[in-house]
Amino acid sequence: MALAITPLTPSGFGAEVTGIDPTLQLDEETFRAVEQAWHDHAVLVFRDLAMTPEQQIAFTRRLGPLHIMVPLQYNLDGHPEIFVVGNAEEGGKAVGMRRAGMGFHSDGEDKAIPNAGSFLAAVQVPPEGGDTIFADTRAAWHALPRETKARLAGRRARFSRITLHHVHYPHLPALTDEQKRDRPDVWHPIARLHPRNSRVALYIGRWAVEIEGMAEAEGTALIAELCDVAHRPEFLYRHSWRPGDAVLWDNRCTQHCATSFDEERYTRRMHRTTLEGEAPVLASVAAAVAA
Ligand SMILES: O=C(O)CCC(=O)C(=O)O
Ligand SMILES: [Fe+2]
Repeated sequence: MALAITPLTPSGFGAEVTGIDPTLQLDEETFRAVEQAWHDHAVLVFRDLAMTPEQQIAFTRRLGPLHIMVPLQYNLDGHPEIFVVGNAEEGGKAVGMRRAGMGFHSDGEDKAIPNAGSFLAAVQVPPEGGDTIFADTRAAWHALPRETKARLAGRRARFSRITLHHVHYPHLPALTDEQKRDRPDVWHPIARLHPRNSRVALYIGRWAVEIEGMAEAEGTALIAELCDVAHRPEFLYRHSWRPGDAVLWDNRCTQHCATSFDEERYTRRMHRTTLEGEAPVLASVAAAVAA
């Protein structure tokens, strides 16, 4: 079967990859074609994979250096490169992080060096619920009125885990003083330039609390407005998982959001490998307004 890349939305945001080795041990030419498709479509869906953890790690590592999630609490035993998400338990103990990512965000947006990409593989999924929604933040930036682009160009937003941890993770223990020291607030450009293709994306998310140079209330209102634009239906792809699916996304130009499922009845277990990133680059005012 030949490799094929089929767009998942009319705009070309998201694409499905077919005709590929289900263990993702790809020859160089096929790998390069997949990598290019990832840069073009920002989200790539693979179905019917049969990867071992080692194969998932090896494939992701070809895209760039891997990021190990800390603390190591939810990383797979023997494979710290794999972060486990979901409500699966082993011997009465949670193996994954429950209710991770419910609320639109990009991975690592609350860190000085956010993650470039993430590759999430479905091991066990509920028969209903537990979809993941992806948002196209290049299209969102493009859709902003020119005056809004001009108002935001050159500015940064403050992302704060300290302010919002208890809001997004009410079921988890509060941050300790040490964790707060480890995760200080960070400022990132709102018009973010992609290092690979110089395209501009709206960089905002659920940890954003303030916009540089704006009064608090004005900033939070604008953040909410920007999020509304990013989450317009025409900018979304919603993925309903089957076991054997995996989705690769680019955190520099997308957001994603986990959705709920009946956690009393069903088990959902996902394995994520995560790419190390770079400090976000601010688009010039001219590039941001023109994008
Ligand atoms: O479980 C999901 O659907 C996504 C969770 C999430 O945000 C992530 O793995 O980065
Ligand atoms: Fe996430």
